Amino acid sequence: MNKPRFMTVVRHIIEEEKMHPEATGELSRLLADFTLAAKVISLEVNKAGLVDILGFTGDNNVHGEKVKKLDMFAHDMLIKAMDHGGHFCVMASEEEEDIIHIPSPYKVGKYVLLFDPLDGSSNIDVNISIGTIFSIYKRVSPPGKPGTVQDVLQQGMHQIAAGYVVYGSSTILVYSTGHGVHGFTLDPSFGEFLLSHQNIQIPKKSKIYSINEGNYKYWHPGLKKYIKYLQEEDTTTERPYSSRYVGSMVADIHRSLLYGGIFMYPADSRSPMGKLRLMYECNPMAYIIEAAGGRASNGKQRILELKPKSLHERTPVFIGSEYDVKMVEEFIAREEIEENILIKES
Ligand code: AHM
Ligand code: MG
Repeated sequence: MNKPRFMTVVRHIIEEEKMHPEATGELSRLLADFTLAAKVISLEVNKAGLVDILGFTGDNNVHGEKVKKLDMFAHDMLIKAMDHGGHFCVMASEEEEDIIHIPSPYKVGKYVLLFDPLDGSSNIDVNISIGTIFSIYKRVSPPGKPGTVQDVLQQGMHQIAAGYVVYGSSTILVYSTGHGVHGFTLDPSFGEFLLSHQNIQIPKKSKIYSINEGNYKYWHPGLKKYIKYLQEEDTTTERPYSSRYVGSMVADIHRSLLYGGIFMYPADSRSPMGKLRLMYECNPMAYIIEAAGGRASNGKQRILELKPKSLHERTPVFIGSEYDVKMVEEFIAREEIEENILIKES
C-alpha cells in the first residue's frame, strides 16, 4: 500500500484510534503531548554542540552515574509536557529514584507513563545517536486517586503503547499501540513528524549482531559459543555475520528493526543482571520488536512476561529478528544442559 502523503504522527494516531470503537481519543491526545516533548528535545539535542549545555551537572543520578545537563533537560521536558493533560496518574523516569506524582492542581487520569528521557547519554559529547524511550500502561489502582508503585510495576505484556525517538542523522519517532509499528521522520523546517516507515516488519532472520564484545571474557559459555558460531563461514546460513554496535540501545535497536539484527546486553560474571533496565528500556523495546514480528527474551524467558519487583531493576536482553534470538536461546540452554550433565557426572 502506498504511504499517505503528509500523514503527520498526530493524524496517524487519531486514525488508528478510530479503528477501535471503544477508544475515547485520550491515547491520541497523550501521544500528541509526547510528540511535542520529542520535538523540543530533538531541537536541544541538535543544539548541544553549539550551546553551553554539554558537560556534567555535577549531580549523580539514582544509579550513582554522572548526569549530563541534556539528560535532565529531557527528563524535565517530558514531565512538563505530560503532567497537566489529566491523562496520567503516575510517571517514572530513569533519572528519578521514586515514582513521579502528578502535581496539584492537575487532574489524575487512568494512564501510567514510564520513560528513559535520553538513553545512550555517554554518546552526547561525540555526536552519536541517542534516544528517548517511553512505555504506557493503564492504571491498576482505583481511579481518581494518585497512582501507586503497583501501577508502575506491571508486566510488559500489559503495555498499551510504547515507542522511542532516535536523534540521529534525522529525528525519527517509532511507536506502536499493538497494531503495527510505524515510523515518522521529523521535518525540521516545519516541525512535524511525517510518516516515513509504515507498518514496519523486522526481517525474520538477520546477518548482523550487536553486542559489547569487550565483555567477552565475562560472558556465559553458551553466549561465547554463539558469537563464535556467528563468526564462522557458512553460506547457507549467511555466516559470518557483520558486527555493529553503536552503544546507544535506541540506535542499535532501530537499525535491527529496519535491517534485521540481534541486539544483546547479556548478564555476565561482573553484572549478573546485565546493564539495561527492564521497565523503561527493555519492556518498551520488546513491545515494539514483538509488534513488528520479532522476539525479545532474557535468554530464557520472554521479556514481556517478566514480573517486575522494582522500578529500576535490570535484565539481560536478547532482542531482534526471531530466528537469531531463538538461536542464542538454544546456545545458552544447550550449554546449561551440558554443564548440568558434567556436574552430575563429577
Ligand atoms: P544509559 O541509560 O546510562 O544511557 O545506558 C544505557 C546504554 C544503552 O543505550 C546502551 O545499549 C548501553 O548503555 C551501552 O553500554 P556499554 O557501554 O556497557 O556497552
Ligand atoms: Mg538508559
